Amino acid sequence: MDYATVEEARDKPGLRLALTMGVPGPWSQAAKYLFEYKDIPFIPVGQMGARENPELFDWTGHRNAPVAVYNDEAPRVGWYEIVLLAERLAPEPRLIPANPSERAMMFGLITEIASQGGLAWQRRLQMVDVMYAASEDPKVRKTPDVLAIRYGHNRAAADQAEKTCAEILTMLTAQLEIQAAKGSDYLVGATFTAADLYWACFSQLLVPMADDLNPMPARLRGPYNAPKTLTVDPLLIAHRNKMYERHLSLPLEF
Ligand SMILES: N[C@@H](CCC(=O)N[C@@H](CS)C(=O)NCC(=O)O)C(=O)O
Repeated sequence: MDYATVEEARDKPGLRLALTMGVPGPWSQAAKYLFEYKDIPFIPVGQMGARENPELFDWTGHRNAPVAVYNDEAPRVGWYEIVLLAERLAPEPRLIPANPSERAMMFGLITEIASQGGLAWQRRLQMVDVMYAASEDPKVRKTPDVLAIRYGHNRAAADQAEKTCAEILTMLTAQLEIQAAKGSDYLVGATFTAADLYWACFSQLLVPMADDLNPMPARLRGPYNAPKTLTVDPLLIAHRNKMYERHLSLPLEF
């Protein structure tokens, strides 16, 4: 990915998207695919994970990613408002179901995957533990130190993470089974939606794809892989592989 600096991007018109550089951060990956899927042009702007990013903060008021800035509108940071922006800028091909109960289901599923306290949030708490266990070197521990403070890591929070992850994974597997019984390959309704896109990207935080498809730094493979005690049903992985093959570009770019 060819990233612009904040200085190069901030005064440009159109969509600017700050994305975490060099790692397949799932919130950034999902935001990137939303706009790619809809053929909405954007300028990718580099954010450095777990760093201060003072220029990004000065521009948007945020240090993490993704941040979507469209023309002179207020910066958008939450996945929900970024999904709505993509749908507004290019209503077709749609990623949000027209049917309200399907829509509610879709947003509920992404909440479980990507919101505060959800699957990826819990996985990040576990990841901080793995990073701490890997080294006593204060320089290496700077990254988990920053993530721990930003995302509320403490012993009690990390200790309950596996249970919450397991519950959410069980729910997602059951949803795929319900859908399969209705003859659908998708998490909601009969077509590809943002829920499928978010699950595909966030599955990389449990079972990252092989290096040829997800060329992530080797040091991150350990932290990105789910602990052996956490079962990820093969149905969930087959689903994400299908979503990438049908609807999303491979290999991953970050
Ligand atoms: N604001 C996003 C979540 C963004 C987020 O958690 N970003 C993380 C992804 S790991 C990040 O940038 N972490 C590295 C950092 O804090 O620099 C949302 O609610 O959708």
